[in-house]
Amino acid sequence: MRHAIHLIALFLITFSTLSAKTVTADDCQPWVACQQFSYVALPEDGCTTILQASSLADAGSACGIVPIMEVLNPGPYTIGTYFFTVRASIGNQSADCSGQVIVQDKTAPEPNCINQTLFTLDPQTAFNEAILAAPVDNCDANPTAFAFIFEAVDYGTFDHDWSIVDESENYSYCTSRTTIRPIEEPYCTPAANSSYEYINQVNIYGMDNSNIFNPSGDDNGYGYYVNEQARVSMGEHFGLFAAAGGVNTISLGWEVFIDFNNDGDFNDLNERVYHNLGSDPTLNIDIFVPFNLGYLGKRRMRVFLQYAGTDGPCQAGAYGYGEYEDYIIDIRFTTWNPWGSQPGTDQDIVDAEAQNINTQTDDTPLEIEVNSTSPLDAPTLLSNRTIYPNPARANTPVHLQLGDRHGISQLIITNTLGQEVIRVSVLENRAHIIDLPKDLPAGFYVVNGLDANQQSLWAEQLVLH
Ligand SMILES: [Ca+2]
Ligand SMILES: [Ca+2]
Ligand SMILES: [Ca+2]
Ligand SMILES: [Ca+2]
Repeated sequence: MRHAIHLIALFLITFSTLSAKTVTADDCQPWVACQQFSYVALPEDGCTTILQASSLADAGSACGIVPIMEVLNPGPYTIGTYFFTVRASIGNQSADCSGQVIVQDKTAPEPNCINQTLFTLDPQTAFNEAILAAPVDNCDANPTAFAFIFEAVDYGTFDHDWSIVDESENYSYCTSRTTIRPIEEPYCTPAANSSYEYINQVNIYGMDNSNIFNPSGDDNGYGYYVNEQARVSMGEHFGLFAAAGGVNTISLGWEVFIDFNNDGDFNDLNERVYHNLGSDPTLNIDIFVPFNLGYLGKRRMRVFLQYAGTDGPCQAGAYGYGEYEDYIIDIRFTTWNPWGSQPGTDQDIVDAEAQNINTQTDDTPLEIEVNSTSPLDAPTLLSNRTIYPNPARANTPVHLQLGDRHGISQLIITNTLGQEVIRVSVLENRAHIIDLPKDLPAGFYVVNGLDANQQSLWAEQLVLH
């Protein structure tokens, strides 16, 4: 019995030894299968790669042991197509396979757009300088950069959208903001710190859809948007909306200035058109443009958001935090019309006729009379002048009756866009007949009397239907 136990024990030992031998690496034949074509992307920070077997082939063995895989010709490789061989090994048993690998650059360039301010007397030159972006790519030493949206070249702040592409046609995009300012700027250059609050958006609602919608974001204290222009009407209101960005909504002051008299400052009568210190992160107001012929033309407007103050157009106050933005409003003659709708459209005429307004429809020449006994100052002339008939029919001669020139040397008629449609000289104190262009569309026009220096002495609206 004891002997039998010894035999069993010996058998078990022998069996276990034999069993261990059947699963040694040397007895387990691996297999390996290469992918016919493989794609490998270069790293983002380099232009060469070492081929990794795990991405090129699969391998295994019948006995379950995972083979060790290696690429016999691992590189380094750059962009291109290569043959490779993968070897799978278990102990001294091995198997090989081969395939093709295509190494690709899949990394787009880093755009590296530039935000800058240039001071120059030549906006065109400044623009050419401003387009310099310095993209960096993992492979392409000189990736191609081009702006695919160009804006008008002028003084102001312009965003340029850029597309940058490397040799493998990987694209990236960015926006550079360039402010081009003249060397000699007539207005004080304000200073403010936009770290905590800034003007994030300004909308100005001009006439004839000449609106400004400017999501300016953080301009580092001063946004120079004099290239953004809206036409507004003398003697009327226009809408202004602005919104703050940043973290502070505790104490916010808003101010708006317009240099109505165009003398390079915002300090004259009525030139601070709005101010309020509160906590409202938005501004939504109507601004009145006084009826003053001296205000006609393009005028600088400055919007100012300040922390805990309303300290004027040039320098943020005690705390120095906030942002300024400058715009242009182009002040035109009033577009007031008797029907209360927006001017200048055919629909206005249709509406007027639908309301059975008593408009003259015969071909009687239009007469504009200036009272020869009135003083020469413009307001009096405006109040005494009569235009008849008005509205008048288009394609009829216009008679301008001037009993006295009152210093007027030219008459011009402009459309609501301010575009001149006709100009005549006034040389004598007699009736002047103007043949309006035959194709002059129905709508609203302004008759304007100019003196020898092209200053407006009076103006009146003319309606053609
Ligand atoms: Ca690349
Ligand atoms: Ca801004
Ligand atoms: Ca002024
Ligand atoms: Ca002044």
